[in-house]
Amino acid sequence: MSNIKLYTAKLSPPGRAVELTANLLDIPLDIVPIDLLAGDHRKDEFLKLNPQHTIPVIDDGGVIIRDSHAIIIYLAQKYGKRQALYPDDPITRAKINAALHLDSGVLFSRLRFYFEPILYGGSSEVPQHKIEYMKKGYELLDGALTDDYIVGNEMTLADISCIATVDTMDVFFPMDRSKYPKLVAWMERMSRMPDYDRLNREGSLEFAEICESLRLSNAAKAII
Ligand SMILES: N[C@@H](CCC(=O)N[C@@H](CS)C(=O)NCC(=O)O)C(=O)O
Repeated sequence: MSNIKLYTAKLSPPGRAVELTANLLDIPLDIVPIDLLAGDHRKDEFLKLNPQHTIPVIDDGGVIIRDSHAIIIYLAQKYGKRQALYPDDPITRAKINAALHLDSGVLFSRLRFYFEPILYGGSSEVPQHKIEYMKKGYELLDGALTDDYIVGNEMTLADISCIATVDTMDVFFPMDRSKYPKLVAWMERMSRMPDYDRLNREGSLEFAEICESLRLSNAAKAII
């Protein structure tokens, strides 16, 4: 059987959540790099896989799944050797699903509202209200952390999804460490995952660097 193909970019937080999950579950992936800045995601070939033109997307022997949250649930349910990542119990699952929606609908959305105009719209603005709105995400997650992990004392898909976004946000706009001790301790715990730097941190750093250099070059173009 051939490996699952993952269409992704190292820069993409949702893409990194999929890579972290597959790594934990020992699922080999064939990475198909998608260069967002070159517009690979708007080409016909990719649009056939995902008309919403977002990465990540997987192709598992012809089964196409898009959206990182759907993908990591699929991987855990279909191939999960580690039951604890998405336990088969409706209450725990509901709590994990709630955190996946928090990531998708709040944390990552607020991050993308900041970077998309820079990446795709030629903007050089650093709108303070968007930054404040994004930082409010730290508060929301910190408030939800009552145990070692987002849902109880074992790592679940909720943690993997949120850490890919929160680590990126923290590189873009570092959080006030004294304000969010629970969040800082959770990030430290998550950073002990196998291959964390390679699969998550490096992408966060690279993304922030590229975004800032594009912002500056957009600003220079605006002056000319
Ligand atoms: N909810 C989606 C969000 C995916 C997403 O927005 N990915 C970004 C890259 S980080 C993307 O592909 N953007 C290109 C576009 O929206 O055209 C997921 O979790 O997979």
